[in-house]
Amino acid sequence: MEVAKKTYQLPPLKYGYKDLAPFMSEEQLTLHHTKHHAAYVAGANAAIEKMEKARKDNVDADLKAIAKELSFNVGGWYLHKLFWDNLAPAGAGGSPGGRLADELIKEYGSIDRFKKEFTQTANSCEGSGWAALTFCKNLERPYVMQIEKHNVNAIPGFKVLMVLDVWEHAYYVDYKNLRPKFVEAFWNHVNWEEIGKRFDAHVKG
Ligand code: MN3
Repeated sequence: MEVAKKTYQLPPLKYGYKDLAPFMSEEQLTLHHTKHHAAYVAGANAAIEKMEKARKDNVDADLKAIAKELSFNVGGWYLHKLFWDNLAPAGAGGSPGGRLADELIKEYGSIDRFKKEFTQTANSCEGSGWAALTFCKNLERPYVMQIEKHNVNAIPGFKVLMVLDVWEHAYYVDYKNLRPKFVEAFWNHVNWEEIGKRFDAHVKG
């Protein structure tokens, strides 16, 4: 008997579509989650299906193209999942604490300096991409990464703790071309509790 294999699914949000306004309006968040994020879920599953079909038909698949498609779409699925969960309604996400706060202060000198560098990373991302707070276990140091598209310039093995989507589709409904306004408003919606949990699980693991 053939066992059904798992496929990618669109994860539900942990808050309502209206709950991040005015940082993200209901229209903006609904579009982003149900259209854009859903498209990466479909894209990832479609790439896997192409490989499976080629195997079933015993023909060669265009693996170079499929590998690229898979990387882009799985990256999109994963980063959006992290993104929704590292956001919270205004005032609900607490402030950085515990060892994560200690590590940020040790590296950047202050939380404000960290926020400044993360903001600059997000604002300077060319075209479509992400700013990501990551942690390198080898050096035991946090590191802000700029990910192009969903997968380019990402460093394997660095744990992604917090992300900010700066693709135009993330903010254009509410902010038009004013990305820095969107990035500034992000700081009122950071779910530090969730990010702290990701960090603790990573350093203990
Ligand atoms: Mn997006």
